Amino acid sequence: MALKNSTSGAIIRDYSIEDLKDAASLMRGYDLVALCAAGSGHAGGTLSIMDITAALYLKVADHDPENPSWPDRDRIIWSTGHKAPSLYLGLAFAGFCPPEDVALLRKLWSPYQGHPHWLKLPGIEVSTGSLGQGLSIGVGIALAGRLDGKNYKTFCLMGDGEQQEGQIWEAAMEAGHYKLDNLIGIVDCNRLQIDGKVSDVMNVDPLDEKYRSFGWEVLRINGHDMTQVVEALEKAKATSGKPTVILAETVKGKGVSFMEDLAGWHGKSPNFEELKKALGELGLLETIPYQKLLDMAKYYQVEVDRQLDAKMPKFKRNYWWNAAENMKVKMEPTRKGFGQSLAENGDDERIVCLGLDISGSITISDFYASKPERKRRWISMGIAEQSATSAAAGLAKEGKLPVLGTYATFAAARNLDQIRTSVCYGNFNVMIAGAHGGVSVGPDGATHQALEDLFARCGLPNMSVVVPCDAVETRKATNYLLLHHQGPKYIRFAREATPVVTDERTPFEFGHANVIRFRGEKTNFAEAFETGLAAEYDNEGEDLTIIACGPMVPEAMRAAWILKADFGYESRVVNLHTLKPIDEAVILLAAKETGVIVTAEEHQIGALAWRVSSVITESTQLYGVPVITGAIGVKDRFGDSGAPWELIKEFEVSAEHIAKKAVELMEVKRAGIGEKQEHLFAGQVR
Ligand SMILES: Cc1ncc(C[n+]2csc(CCOP(=O)(O)OP(=O)(O)O)c2C)c(N)n1
Repeated sequence: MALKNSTSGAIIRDYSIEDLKDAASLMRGYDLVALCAAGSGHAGGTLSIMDITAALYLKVADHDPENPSWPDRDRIIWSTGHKAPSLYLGLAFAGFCPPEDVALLRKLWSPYQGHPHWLKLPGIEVSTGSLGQGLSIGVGIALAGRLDGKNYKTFCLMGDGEQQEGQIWEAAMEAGHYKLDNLIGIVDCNRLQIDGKVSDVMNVDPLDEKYRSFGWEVLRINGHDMTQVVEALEKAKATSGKPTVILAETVKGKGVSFMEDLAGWHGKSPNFEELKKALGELGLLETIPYQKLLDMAKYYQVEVDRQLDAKMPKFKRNYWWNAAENMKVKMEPTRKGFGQSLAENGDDERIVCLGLDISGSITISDFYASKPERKRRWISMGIAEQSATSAAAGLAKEGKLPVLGTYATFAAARNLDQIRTSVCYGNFNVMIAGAHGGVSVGPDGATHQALEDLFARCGLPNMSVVVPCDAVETRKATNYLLLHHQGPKYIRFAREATPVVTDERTPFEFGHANVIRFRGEKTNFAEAFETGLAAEYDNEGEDLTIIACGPMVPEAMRAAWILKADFGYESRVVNLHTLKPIDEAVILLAAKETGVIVTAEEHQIGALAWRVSSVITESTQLYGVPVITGAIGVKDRFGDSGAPWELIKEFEVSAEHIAKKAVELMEVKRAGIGEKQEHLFAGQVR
């Protein structure tokens, strides 16, 4: 069994236990270099799983780097997708790609995405990143192997926190039921997850008994003892009549003293000093050309920057955020406002917050951070979005005000049917936070970039949807939704720091949009604009309207500045923070009064654009009125790893793209249709 030539059957290299230990150590070093070069990623789990990775890729699995899709190869599924760098290094050391290239981890257009994408790198078996799905894919692959009369084995790598996902147990049941002895699960039992100890967040033990009761053979080993690892893997391959799970006891951060057994190193990468210290501890300072690799990553980045810049629409000046001497803006993550509101309002005894193992990052833990007495109303649910959603419905049924949140994609898609049936159909007062929405979540890549969540949210009867534009508006929106709004509600915000463009005086009324007008350049960006409720706004005869929501509102404002400064166009910017119920009046007036509407959303085009279009097409008030429309948003593609602001450029959701589209539409308006419009609009008043 091993790395072999698929044509001749010859073993490419027969690794001894000592060789494997050396390889695992080197892989740890390359892993840390890649994480340092990326500036983000998961040190703890990639280190805990590295010995298993080396044993699997270099010794136990039958595969051939020269023939990655060899039909008889063993399949390896990396269900624990955030540990992608260890997978990449397993492939690299097996010869599928150069180990040096892994230093391009998490960079734009790189095959080494934040989470594995099988269409980007030969050798990756399936794309993962949403936890808990790999074992089910493994069941499918194992069943296919059986149907095809193949002898290959399917390995599935999982985390112990990941065991909290209910889907794992559906797959475990299926594998037991079908006695899939060609399926082998491996659990990296490092006892930690993001929010702390697995036993505290949501105990999964006794895993041995659980798997055994589902009809599995269970092997428990020390996941850092190479002999035990290899023996267990070989034994699992030879087991017949039932699937095998290997429960590998490991240490998170293994090999680096200051990372070992610390939850804080889950989603963290070493800085340069930490990297050198870690490589020193691993005895690799002289072995790994870390400076050369970091430089290589830097050069790659320079080229990315150059190509991105070449693609950006150009104007007379550089209008990018804080690039000029004036128009300075403060940046703050929108998610901060969510935590601030929970901290402020949390004394209300009805409020119950549900943790989904990403609590600090999305700020939901601010609910109890400085008020330990609220901890009794903090319910950790583990990584179990579906059950938590239905549990929230149960809490709401009994008069509580439940709040839950995680990455928007897991808070909106993973649990869609639970939201639909348990929450919306019952019209329960459940607040769901879709955090880290849009491409701007950055280097985690496509699996973590919710670009479709608002479609489903807006399509659900009874659901209200708010997408606030900055941290201040997020706080106000949360205040309202939490305590004053009855029924299911979804609030979506971003992870990256984005411009703060509102203040305490800026109105926020649920369901009622604001109009924002550029009044001339100022020292501070926000002061260059005047904002008021759309219902109180008097037509100023602007040339066009830009309707935006979320962090695209500041981009729309910047576009208004570009359009005025470079083209003399006056723009009516509409902050449509409430997507549902939609403020129809503001859209109809914009259509009638300006005749040109550009929508801007950090989402697949349509959550905002098609809702605005449907208001326009359904209104009898606009019969015969020509309206020129354009839409800015993601164009029917999945996301990518990259820095947040790079992705704003790559996915064409910047002010520059809005302004370019607006100019294009204005040319249409001015080319004649516009004159007719002006005639038509002349007789219409508010
Ligand atoms: C469905 C889903 N929910 C949430 C996340 C965010 N997330 C990434 S890693 C992680 C913790 C995983 O814990 P564990 O499986 O124990 O991995 P380890 O601690 O070994 O890194 C979470 C919650 C995700 N990727 N997928």
